[in-house]
Amino acid sequence: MRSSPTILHLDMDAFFATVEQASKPSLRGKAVIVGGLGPRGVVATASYEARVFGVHSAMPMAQARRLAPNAAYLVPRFALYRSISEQVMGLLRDLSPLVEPLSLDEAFVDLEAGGTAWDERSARLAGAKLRADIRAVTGLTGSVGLAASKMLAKIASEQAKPDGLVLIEPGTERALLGPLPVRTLPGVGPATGDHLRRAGIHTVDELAEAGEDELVRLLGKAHGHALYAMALARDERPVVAERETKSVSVEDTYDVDIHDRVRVGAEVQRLADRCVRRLRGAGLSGRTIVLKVRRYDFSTLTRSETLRGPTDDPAVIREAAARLLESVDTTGGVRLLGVGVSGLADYTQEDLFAQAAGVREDALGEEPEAAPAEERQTATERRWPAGHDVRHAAYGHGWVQGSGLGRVTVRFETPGSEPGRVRTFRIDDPDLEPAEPLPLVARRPGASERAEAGGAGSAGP
Ligand code: TTP
Ligand code: MG
Ligand code: MG
Repeated sequence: MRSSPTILHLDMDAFFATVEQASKPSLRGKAVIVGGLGPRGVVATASYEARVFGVHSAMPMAQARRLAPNAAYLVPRFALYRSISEQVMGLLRDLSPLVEPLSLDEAFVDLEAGGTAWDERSARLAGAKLRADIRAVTGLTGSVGLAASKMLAKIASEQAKPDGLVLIEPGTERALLGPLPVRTLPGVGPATGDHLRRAGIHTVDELAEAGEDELVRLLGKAHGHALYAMALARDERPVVAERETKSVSVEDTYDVDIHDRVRVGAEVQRLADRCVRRLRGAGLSGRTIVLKVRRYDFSTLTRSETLRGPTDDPAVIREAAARLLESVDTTGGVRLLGVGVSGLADYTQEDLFAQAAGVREDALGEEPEAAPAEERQTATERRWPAGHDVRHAAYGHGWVQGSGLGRVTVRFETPGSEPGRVRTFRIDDPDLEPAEPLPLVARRPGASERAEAGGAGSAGP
């Protein structure tokens, strides 16, 4: 392990919710909940003001409404979040060529490789400057962790939240890790966490005390060995800009074509388990599950499904593979089967979207059209999803605060304005039309024309 805390981990604070607050002045300092608003909807994230009421990611929206009835409830705007993510990643790439994004709002940066920092002092300065730059460019706050390894940098940024910076001094790692729950360590997802708990292992200290042999016995060779090293704060994983491993997959060719549908299903389950073992062995998890089928006539097809977050849970991967198999015609016989996982990450996020079988992107309701019929909305009403931007011929730019009963309520404000006023219109008012999001931070004079024209898609660095 390196001797200086020059690995940086950045994670944006309540990312989707903070973007919405930056874009809507009246919501700053308020409880904001972003997610699917339909009956099966789930919370994507909650602002820190809303977390006080116990609302958190992956909670059913109905429960959130009970806990925080007065919060603002908004539908996610992925294109906007993606464009802001690109701005943030651009700032990270100014620090080093070695930037490893983990999700839209999160990345590792090797500051030493970029010549940006070489000791504690320079690392702390780089981290503080990054936070200031992110605020200046995007108007948002992000938390920074600095340490001598990826594992500890990520733990540090978690401790820094919200809107902070924590640096873990080399030499203090083990004392800091010891009392933390095992789930803190990378590669310990819900399944592994349960398994360890049943063996009486709750904290990192208890993991270290259990010893390597016991962990190998409990979790298998690769996983047990890797986890023991992590428990001793030994983490040599480098920050990698481009992941060399793009996917992990296993496949089998059969001497005799398989005709029996039940047998095909059983083979797919077996391959899914084998794929998970390989995934865990490499300390990885992934978001996209791929099924490959070669039929008797050598026609080969692949089917894939992308989950909300990375997983290494055998039950989740088995279920996804089984679902994919349902859409494949295997009459005539199967010559080869394969199961793979791509979209890899180092960490298993406890992502309940991924855990809950069948509840995928659609639960977030990105497309208002996806709203189930039970909502009893007319086609016209669905043009006004809560939180989306609109423009009125007379009143200018605003956002939809709510709609129903043939009316839509709009708050007229922009990222740079004072909190604005609310007006109500008929949903078919010809003066009202959907609009692109405005940039969150006003551009410097001279760039203003671009800023005026710039929507989510064109908001460049
Ligand atoms: P996170 O970084 O996990 O959470 P966060 O940024 O909202 O809050 P924190 O300050 O604790 O980092 O996730 C980033 C975004 O990803 C989040 O704003 C919304 C989305 N997301 C989901 O859609 N579903 C989930 O289950 C999680 C965890 C996140
Ligand atoms: Mg975050
Ligand atoms: Mg994150």
